[in-house]
Amino acid sequence: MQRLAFKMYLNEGQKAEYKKRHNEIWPELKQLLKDAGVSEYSIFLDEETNILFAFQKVSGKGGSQDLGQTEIVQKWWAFMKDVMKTNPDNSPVSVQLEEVFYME
Ligand code: RM4
Repeated sequence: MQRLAFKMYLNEGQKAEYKKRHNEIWPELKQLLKDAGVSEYSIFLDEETNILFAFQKVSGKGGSQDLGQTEIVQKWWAFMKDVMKTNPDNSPVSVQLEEVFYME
């Protein structure tokens, strides 16, 4: 099991909408993530910078951001693009972070 972390960028003033949409995450997306080996997936917001900090454990080859070839993730990213910074393909701009400390 590998630990992954990355940051994404929320658009100004979109915290409530972002939380609402994630509270109502599509069951099929949730199942896809689980089937892909993603677990303990949490996203935190730094309200000072609007940076979203995502953490997840992965048992497979990649994490949530490597599922862009699936139709469900493509639909989700298109759904979310109005509230966050995205690439031309609608994927959220994501920057992998280096783990600098871990305690069991
Ligand atoms: C995030 C972003 C990620 C996705 C999660 C569920 O806003 O779209 O790529 O894995 O939602």
